[in-house]
Amino acid sequence: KTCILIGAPVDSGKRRTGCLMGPDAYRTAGIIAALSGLGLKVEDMGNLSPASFTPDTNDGKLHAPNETIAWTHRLIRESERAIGRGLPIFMGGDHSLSLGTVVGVANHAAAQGRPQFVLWLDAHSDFHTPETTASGNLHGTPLAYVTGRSGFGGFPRVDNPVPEENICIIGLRSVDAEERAALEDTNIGYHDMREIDEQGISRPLTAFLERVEQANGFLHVSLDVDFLDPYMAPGVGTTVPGGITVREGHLVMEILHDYGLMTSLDLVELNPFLDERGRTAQLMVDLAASALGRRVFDRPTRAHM
Ligand code: DIR
Ligand code: MN
Ligand code: MN
Ligand code: MN
Repeated sequence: KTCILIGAPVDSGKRRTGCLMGPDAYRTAGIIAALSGLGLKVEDMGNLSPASFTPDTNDGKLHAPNETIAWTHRLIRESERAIGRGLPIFMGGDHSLSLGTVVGVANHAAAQGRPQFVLWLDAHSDFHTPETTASGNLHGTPLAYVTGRSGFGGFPRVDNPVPEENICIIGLRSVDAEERAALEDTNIGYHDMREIDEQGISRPLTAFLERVEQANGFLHVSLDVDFLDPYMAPGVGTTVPGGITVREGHLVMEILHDYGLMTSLDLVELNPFLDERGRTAQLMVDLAASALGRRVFDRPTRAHM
């Protein structure tokens, strides 16, 4: 299968800028060589731009809704296309890009008569709607959007909402009061850091992957940099201490590869402006390589950066 790299320099989903540099940081960190070194075909589609939009004013509660809506239109189209030809890897860009990527792949799954599943690897649940968000930052809303919650007036219609029970969130340690109340009312599976500390990360993951396999589902994986502990992954605007270790992160990816079910991947929230000498970009590239078959004992030796 061909890996289709799609640069999505979305930077409108929150106020702190810098995620627009993400796609080029992944290229600089060697994502193409890492994946082709695994024997995979790799196509780099370059960087996308949003559909045209009316410049945002700063008067509303929401930050940059027009720009994010324009990106959503573009990304729905591009992900519908790409998933028909290979395994799209969306190089973000902030997490608002998933409003588009998930809806696009879910449309494709529906057209094939197969269910869409989503694995959300994040410190946050991203289950706000434009009505409940306290920050006004749309990167906190993609899971609410793709499950078809109301409150997204002006956004593209979600034709094939992802069923709540097909979603699994792992890594939670920062959930706002309103999204928590909403989340607890759903059938979304969510696993916080305490559960991972006590039970290990493989348990909720394999239970979920077994369900994807039984259902012959498509599996979209959305990897937010802040899933990882900031000690090893400082290049993100919303660090939360007490996160996933390097090995836990790789284990998730290695298990994903063992099951062979992943059909699309987002790499989101990398902010190279906040990174230390590219180490977060490098770690994200290494995690992507693990998800696509690099084994724990054949990680490359690297000269000191
Ligand atoms: C916060 C941050 N819950 C918000 N969300 C982030 O703005 O709604 N998600 N960083 O990954
Ligand atoms: Mn997120
Ligand atoms: Mn997050
Ligand atoms: Mn099985």
